[in-house]
Amino acid sequence: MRSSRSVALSGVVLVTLSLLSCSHEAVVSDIYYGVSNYSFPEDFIFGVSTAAFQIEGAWNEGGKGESIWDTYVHEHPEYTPDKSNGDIAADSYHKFKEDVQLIKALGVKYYRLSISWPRLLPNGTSNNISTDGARYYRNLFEELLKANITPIVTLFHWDMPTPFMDLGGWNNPVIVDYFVDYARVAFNLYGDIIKTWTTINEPHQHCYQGYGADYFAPAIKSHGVGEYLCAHYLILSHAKAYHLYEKEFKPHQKGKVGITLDAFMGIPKDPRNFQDVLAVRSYLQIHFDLYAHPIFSAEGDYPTFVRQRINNMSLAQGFARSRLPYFTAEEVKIIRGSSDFFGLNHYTTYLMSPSEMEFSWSIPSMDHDAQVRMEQDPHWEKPGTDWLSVYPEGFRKLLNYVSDNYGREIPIIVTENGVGDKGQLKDYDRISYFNKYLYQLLLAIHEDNCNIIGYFAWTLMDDFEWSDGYFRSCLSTSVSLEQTSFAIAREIQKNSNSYLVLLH
Ligand code: BGP
Repeated sequence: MRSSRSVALSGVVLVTLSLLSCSHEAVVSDIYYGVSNYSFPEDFIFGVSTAAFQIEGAWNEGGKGESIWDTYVHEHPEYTPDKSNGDIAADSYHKFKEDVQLIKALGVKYYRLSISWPRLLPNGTSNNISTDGARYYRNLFEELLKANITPIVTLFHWDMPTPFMDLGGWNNPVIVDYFVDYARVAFNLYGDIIKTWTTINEPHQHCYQGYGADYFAPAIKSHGVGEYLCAHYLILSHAKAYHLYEKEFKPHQKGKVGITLDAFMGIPKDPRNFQDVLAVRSYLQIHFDLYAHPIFSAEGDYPTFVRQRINNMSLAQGFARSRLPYFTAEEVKIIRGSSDFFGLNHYTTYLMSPSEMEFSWSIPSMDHDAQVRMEQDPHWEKPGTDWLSVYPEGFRKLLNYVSDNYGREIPIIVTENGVGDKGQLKDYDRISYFNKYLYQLLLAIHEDNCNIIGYFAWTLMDDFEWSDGYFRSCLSTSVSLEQTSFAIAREIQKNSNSYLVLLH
């Protein structure tokens, strides 16, 4: 899945968001989808998201160390279709004040961004803190606060310091302590002004694409083994960082710490076919609950279904033990309940049915363990990337899935939602996407009683979209492709201002 990735949000959609956030009385005005009478709660959090590697650039400035993404795309320029890298990206390292002005102009009051671990700790370890790196984030956070924008900070959005990768990255248990050391540095440096932290962004995408497959750095391609080890130590790292904060920082800093998980929603290909219903369950349990259950369920640990399925598969495949590692009883305890909110990223939905084997799977692999065939209805709109079809009802179903399985007490913050494009500057499809998805979110709040407290659009600006690079198929020819991201991102921002008019 996600064979091609490119999601960006230009100004026009943020106009939609800002209209919504400016007035809590505002209703979702959906020019394509009808109008809702529901409004957002008064204190609802509206924001925009980015990630350090995707926008900062300045890959070797200010003493920054290399991240796995620097190393990988430098060594394999053919990895992205436009042979690009994150060296300059949107140049936010130098232009962060402009970014703050952009956010301010949009009228949203929250900004979700991440710290680059190797910018702060060039070798990854806490014995060497970069003064320039530390100053950069301090200046950025202060600039945001001056503009009355609250930063929500992610510690790990996929850019692991390369020296740790040389030790096996998340597959090596020693990473847990090093991650906690990094978290301590960040809490110490910024905890006076940062009150909401997320430890890790989308562990599932990171482990599945980067450790199981080779679609993302570090491109290990250890199907069926690597992604479970990665998941295991990521979950543990998250929980230990959470408890560090609880114990040493929360009493005086009084902030919150959570994690962001991602999910595609599934619906049965044929709703009358019970096997298809079971396929959806299998998919969600293996790809989503694997992460959510240990942290958010009352009993903790991996879901029983997942444990049994992977144990049985491993046994049948002749492995000496389960490919899914075990948490100790003590670990189960510290992981359970280790999140003050449920960060959720969602983009699209798939039709699901059972399958024993598909052409693109390996044995073993997470896909083979789940045994689910995924496809999208050709009638669903597909405005940009080929993996992302518009099925807004899936968003409401997912919000209900989280609420039904993990309770309505835990507040949900949608930390990413959005749609890519083909480079077109007219953002009708994107406006439509946002309106439809926000409408479903309103239904989930008002009709289903889901406890959703915030929504962040992906993304503030065009950025380095991982293995898609800066690929845009029909960019304005006035922008030289040579200049890739930076020029494009800011050019598009300018162009999309014209749609402001259109929305009024
Ligand atoms: C999420 C990541 C983001 C961003 C987004 C858009 O999975 O957390 O960093 O990349 O997806 O993805 P894509 O470019 O594949 O559309």
